[in-house]
Amino acid sequence: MGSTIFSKIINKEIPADIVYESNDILAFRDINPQAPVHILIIPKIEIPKISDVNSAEHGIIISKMIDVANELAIKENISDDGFRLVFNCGKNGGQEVYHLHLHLLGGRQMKWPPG
Ligand code: DGP
Repeated sequence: MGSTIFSKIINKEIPADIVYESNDILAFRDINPQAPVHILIIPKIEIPKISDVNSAEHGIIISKMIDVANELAIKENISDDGFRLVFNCGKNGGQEVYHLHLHLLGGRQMKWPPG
């Protein structure tokens, strides 16, 4: 089972710097960090992208992902100064991996508008 590189990380078939794991959520450091702290928070169930979120069960997963992001922001000491949470969605959103993931970025001043 599993169609993306993130499924292989979930199944421990390829290594990742895992910073959080529960029965339904995994978080690990991005291989190509865009900030001093750059962590990806993913559900273990396969949801390709945020626009596929369409049920109460999915809503619970999204809520848990945000809880994990907030916990990790505290642990990584980026909560007080602030951070950014991002879901890239589809081609124009810049999504490369079609397994839902929440980017937690922090440790530097973010710019707006994003590129
Ligand atoms: P996105 O563009 O939103 O789909 O972001 C995908 C992110 O996943 C990108 O920032 C790089 C990261 N990534 C891709 N492959 C791997 C991998 O094998 N390991 C880790 N740790 N991160 C990966």
